[in-house]
Amino acid sequence: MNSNYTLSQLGWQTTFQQQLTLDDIVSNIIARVSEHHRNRYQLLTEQGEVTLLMTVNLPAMTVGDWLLLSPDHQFIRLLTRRSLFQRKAAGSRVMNQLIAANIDTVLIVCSLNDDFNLSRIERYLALCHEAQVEAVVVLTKADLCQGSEALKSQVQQLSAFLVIEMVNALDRHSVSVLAPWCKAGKTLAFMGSSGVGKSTLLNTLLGQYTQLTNEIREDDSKGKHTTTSRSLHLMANGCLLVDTPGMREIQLVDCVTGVAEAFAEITTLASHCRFSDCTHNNEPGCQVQSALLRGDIDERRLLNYHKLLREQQRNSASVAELRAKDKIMGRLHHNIQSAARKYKNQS
Ligand SMILES: Nc1nc2c(ncn2[C@@H]2O[C@H](COP(=O)(O)OP(=O)(O)OP(=O)(O)O)[C@@H](O)[C@H]2O)c(=O)[nH]1
Ligand SMILES: [Mg+2]
Ligand SMILES: [Zn+2]
Repeated sequence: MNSNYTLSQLGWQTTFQQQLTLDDIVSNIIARVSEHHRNRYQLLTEQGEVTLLMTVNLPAMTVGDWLLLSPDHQFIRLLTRRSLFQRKAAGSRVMNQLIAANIDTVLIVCSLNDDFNLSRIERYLALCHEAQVEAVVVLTKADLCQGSEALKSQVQQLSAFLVIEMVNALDRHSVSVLAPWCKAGKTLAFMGSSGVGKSTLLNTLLGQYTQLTNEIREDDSKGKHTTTSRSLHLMANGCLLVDTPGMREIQLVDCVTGVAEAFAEITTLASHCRFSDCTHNNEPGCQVQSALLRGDIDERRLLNYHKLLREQQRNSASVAELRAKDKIMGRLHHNIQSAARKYKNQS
C-alpha cells in the first residue's frame, strides 16, 4: 500500500484525537496498524510506512489499531479502541486472539453455495453485537445460485432489522450495492469462512487484483485458506477495507452481551420465564419452551443460542483462569527480580 496519506485518509476520528495531548501531536508520530504478521506489525503514518517488530513489551495489537510512536519509531502507547473483534485462539490454547480493531462496519460474508450456514451468520452477528459494530450480511455467488431469494429470506428471519445484500463478488456493478457503507474515512472489515469471496469482494471494490484469491475445493465447496494474514487497504474514494483470513472456527469468548443481543427475541422471552435461573429446558413456566412449542422460534436457532452461550462461558472462564495464572507468574517474577537486586546491592 502506498503510504503517503493524511490521518483522515487513514480513518482518523475525533475519539482518537481526544486521547492526545498537544505534546503527543507535536513531538510524536501517530500510526495505524495495516498488517499483522507473525513477528511484526506494518504501520501507516503520515511520514510513510513503518515496521514495528513484535517484542514482549508490546501490547497485543491488531489491524485497525491506532498507536503513538516516538520520532525514532519506538512504541509509546496504544490508543483506546472504538471497537474490537476477538475470538478464542484456534486449537487447544485458551488465549484470545484479536481479529480487528476500530471497525465501523463488518461485512459478514457468506456464500449462497453449499457453504451457506445460518448458525455461522448468527455467530458473527454475536461478535458484531459484542463489539457494538454495525453488521451487513453479504451473500456472495448469487450468480451461481438458483434459489437465492429463498436463502435470503431465511437470513432475514434471523432478524427483521438485518441488512442483507446479495452479490456476484466478481462483478463491479453488482458489488455497487455496498456503496452506502463504503464512505471516505470509514473502516469496513470482511469476515466469513474461507472461500466465500472476501478477497474477491475487496479486489472488486478496490478495482484491482490486490489480494490473492483461489478457487474453492470441488468436492465440498470449502475454501483453501488463501488469505493468511489481516491487512488494511484503501479504496480510491477514501474508504478503508480490512481483509481477514477465513477462520476455521471462531470460538466466542467474553461475548455474553453479544449473544443476548444477537438472539434478542429469545432473550426477551427468557426474561419472562417463571424462574430467574430457568435453563429453558423443561422448567414449568418457561416462555422459551412455550414459544418453541407454538412454533414462534426455530429449534435450530434455539440450539445455536444455547451452544453459543455455553461456548462463550467456557472460553471466558478458561481465559480468565489463564490471565489470573499469568498475573501470579508475573508477580512471582517481579518478586524474584527485586530479591535478586536487593541481594546484589547488599553483597
Ligand atoms: N462466481 C462467483 N465466484 C466467486 C464469487 N465470490 C468469490 N468467488 C470465487 O470464489 C473463490 C474464493 O474466493 P476468495 O475471494 O479467494 O475467498 P476468501 O473468502 O477470500 O477465502 P480465504 O482467503 O481463504 O478466507 C474464488 O475462485 C473466487 O473467484 C461470486 O460472487 N461469484
Ligand atoms: Mg481471502
Ligand atoms: Zn425458560
